[in-house]
Amino acid sequence: MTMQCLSVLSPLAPDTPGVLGASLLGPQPPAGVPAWPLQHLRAPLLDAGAAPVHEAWLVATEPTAGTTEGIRWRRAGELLFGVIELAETPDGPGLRALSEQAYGRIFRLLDGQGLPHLWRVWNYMADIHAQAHGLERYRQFNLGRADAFLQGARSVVGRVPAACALGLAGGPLSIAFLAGPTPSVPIENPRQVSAYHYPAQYGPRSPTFSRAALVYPPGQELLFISGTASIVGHQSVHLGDVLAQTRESMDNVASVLAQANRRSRSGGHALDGLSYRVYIRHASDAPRVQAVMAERVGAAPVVCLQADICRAELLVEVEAQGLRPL
Ligand code: 3EB
Repeated sequence: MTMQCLSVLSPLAPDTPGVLGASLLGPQPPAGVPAWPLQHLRAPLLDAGAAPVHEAWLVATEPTAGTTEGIRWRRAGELLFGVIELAETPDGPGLRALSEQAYGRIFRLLDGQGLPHLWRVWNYMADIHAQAHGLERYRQFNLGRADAFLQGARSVVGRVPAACALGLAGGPLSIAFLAGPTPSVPIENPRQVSAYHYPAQYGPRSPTFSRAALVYPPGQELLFISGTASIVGHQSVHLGDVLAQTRESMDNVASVLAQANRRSRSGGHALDGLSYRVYIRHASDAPRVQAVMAERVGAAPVVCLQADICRAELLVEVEAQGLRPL
């Protein structure tokens, strides 16, 4: 079973074979309901003239599919991709409880499938900075996520998945994930305090993610670099300066990449061999961010989206992934 990530402009034909799951970036409605789990980020695309971007995980054999506790998932061999979207309603549970429920369902699914290891998680929510019960909603999310990890008998430090968590203008709590049969190799960044050890000033429960993860689909090495921002130690730096924040974020990406390459079994990943998703708080900053990205990653694919990074002072966040044969 080989697996490759293919980034293509849509339309991704609805009868494309071997799609494990996909994400659709861009504000337009998807053309019909796809047969595979799809995470649709209804966020403005900031690349000049950009058409909606479909990023599909393709596998060599046709996957099996299911819907379990509201999670749409597909499985091929021992790889599983799923999407859960939970709407928030006025009299429903708050974001903390909803996040705990979502992750609780994911862990039950993975345990039931015998694929307990969460490799990469993509988290999106509305109004990430709004206050709820005296606590910022991102911090509510962190409470619910960490509680679910503990409930699901998962560690909240050390071997935790690579992830991102962004705010969008609206929509449900949306969580996509890739899971497999083997533990990931978590990678931390010596320039940054591990997020799971952030001090309490950033919220009552630290975020549950690793700075990067190496994971091993059969015959391949997949590197996921988590959402990476202008944070040194545990502090946000270069307040109000989007150019400097982008450079610092890329210094962090380069640093975590170097750490990952120390553990790599594929000969190592290059900065210009990864594909990037960049979240930009203010659409008008896109040209400046794109200029820094071009300087740092050359012709590597970069998709820029408008989104809210989880600390109000952060203007940009970069994530990346790369796949190499073993
Ligand atoms: C940071 O370094 C920036 O809560 O899952 C990046 C990646 C961030 C993942 C998460 C948050 C998350 O703290 C924010």
